[in-house]
Amino acid sequence: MTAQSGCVLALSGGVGGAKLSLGLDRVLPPGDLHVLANTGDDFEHLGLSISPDIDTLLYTLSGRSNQTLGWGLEGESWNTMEALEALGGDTWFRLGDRDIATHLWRTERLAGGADLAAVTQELARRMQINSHIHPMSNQAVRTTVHSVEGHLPFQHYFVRRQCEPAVTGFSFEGLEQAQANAQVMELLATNQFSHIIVCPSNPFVSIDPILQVSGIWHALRDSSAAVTMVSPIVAGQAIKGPAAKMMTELAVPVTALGVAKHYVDKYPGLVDDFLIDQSDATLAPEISALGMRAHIAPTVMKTLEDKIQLAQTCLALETT
Ligand code: FO1
Repeated sequence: MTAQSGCVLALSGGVGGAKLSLGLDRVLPPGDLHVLANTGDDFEHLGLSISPDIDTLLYTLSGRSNQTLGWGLEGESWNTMEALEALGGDTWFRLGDRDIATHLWRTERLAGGADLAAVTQELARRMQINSHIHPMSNQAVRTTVHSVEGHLPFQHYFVRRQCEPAVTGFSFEGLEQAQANAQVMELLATNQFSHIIVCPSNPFVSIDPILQVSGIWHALRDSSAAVTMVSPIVAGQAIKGPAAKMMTELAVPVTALGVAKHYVDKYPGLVDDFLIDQSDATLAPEISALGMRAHIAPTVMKTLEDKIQLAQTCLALETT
């Protein structure tokens, strides 16, 4: 079967995924990009419904992300956190004054009965984003990090403990009740995507939660579009975040090959094309031997031009 349209689906976690999504957003015709976002990092905090990866996508695609922090809004102020601290409140998870407006808005709309997909769509529209951002599920799926210190809710591990405890595994609470995003499943079932791109996001806590939602990875595998994955590990290091530290602790080789093996073992037949950085070129034969096409290109995204270039590389792959 051939795809009927030129729509593109990207799977994304936080910063790395948002960077490639921005490149795709800028090169594709308006409205052709659909991003399926991880919501395993979501949590309820200070009475607010927080969706960090969705918000990183919203702020990045609307050109307002905080480049220094890597999360939140640019030009942010912190008066609320300072006032909360003075009251002795919980400030380990820092919410900027303007960022709080997003959480207030989301929390109120969810409390009023709207689902997360609709709320996210409205937020994107109000932020003048042409691309479509979809939560992986409307139901709560919460990543739990298994560590040498016991089980930790994701943000407690990531922010409160600064990824310090060595990890032993992960679980995703709520998967049994979670239904895959209906709009993306419908687009997949009707072969509306010409390309499916797994962004260079953390395999364990950004992409696995998405692929574990019932039906998603089989629908991706069975779609007519090739699935291209961009390695989040370059020259033995994660560009950002704890992926490399996690791999070491899980005794997985910290290489693009280690990432490729993770996906082949867990999701056989899912990945058609695996894109590695030019600095990892020597790994290409072993990656090909796993049954995927290995491609070599510059994958480190520092500037907008890098993001656009990587987007173009991904989009060109399946036609070559
Ligand atoms: N990351 C931090 O390291 N410290 C924070 O205080 C923090 C606050 C925060 C608030 C809103 C938001 O959307 C994201 C926030 N993040 C913070 C980032 C977030 O914890 C992670 O980037 C993602 O969950 C991982 O993708």
